[in-house]
Amino acid sequence: MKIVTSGASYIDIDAYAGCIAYAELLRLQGEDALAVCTAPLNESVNDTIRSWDASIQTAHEPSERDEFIMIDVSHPEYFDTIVNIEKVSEVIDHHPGFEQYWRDRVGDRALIEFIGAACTLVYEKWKSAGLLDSMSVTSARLLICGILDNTLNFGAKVTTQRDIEAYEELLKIANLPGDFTAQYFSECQSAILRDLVGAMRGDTKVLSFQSFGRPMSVGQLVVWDGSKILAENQDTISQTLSAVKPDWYMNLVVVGEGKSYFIAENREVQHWLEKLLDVRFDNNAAVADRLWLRKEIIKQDIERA
Ligand SMILES: [Mn+2]
Repeated sequence: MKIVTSGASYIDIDAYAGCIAYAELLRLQGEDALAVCTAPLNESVNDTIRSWDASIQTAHEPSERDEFIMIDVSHPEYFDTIVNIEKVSEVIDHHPGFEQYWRDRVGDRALIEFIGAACTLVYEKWKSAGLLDSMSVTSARLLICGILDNTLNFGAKVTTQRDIEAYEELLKIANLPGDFTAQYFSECQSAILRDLVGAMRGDTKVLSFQSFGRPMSVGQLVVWDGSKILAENQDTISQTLSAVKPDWYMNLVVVGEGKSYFIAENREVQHWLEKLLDVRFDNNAAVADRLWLRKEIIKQDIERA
């Protein structure tokens, strides 16, 4: 059995969709394949997506003949706990760092490229197999959501022309309403707001920037419309992040506006962000003219240091 799976701590829509759609492709090609993820799903797999008839299992009884195919993850420490690393036969991922490691182990069955979404790579597998006409509507929809989420509606700097092409071709299969993108991100935002503290804890990291003297807690939330969260939740954001470290900031990635909103209360942190990202704080909030991802801010810090 080919077990198509992903990471251990949580599964986002790029991993979830990639596993399901790739297992479907393998079955069409006559393989015995199954998508299995035992990790919890995060808010990017919203209730609408969970209601679709996707074929994925949350548990697996190991067998001698199992082979593992990894989607959206290539760092062996992050693999789903069901994975036996000696039996990994294929890796499809868009995170850098383990390209050579996997090339040495599985040769050209390692497809690791730094593009917007792992779902784009899975789409390209379907395309090169010549089987796009046979893709289920559900798989096309799932792959679209993975691409929208991981590229932040194509606003993230990691987005490539290949992600855009995959999205456009999948739209022809998916039969989705015209306002689907807003619907998708708005629904994810509602899930975040239902448990804001839980969502923040799930995506807060303690980072030591070279151009700032002390470690700070950095929150990041991806939403569609930022004004509501800012107006109603500044106290919750402040309390949750300052409980982790006294120096903190929140990056609210507002996909619907193509902008990041930064929230910080400490003047030292505000000055540091103003200098690093060319933004201006007013009332503990600053608006950037673009989307910033945490990893891009880390890169900016290293380049400017
Ligand atoms: Mn991904």
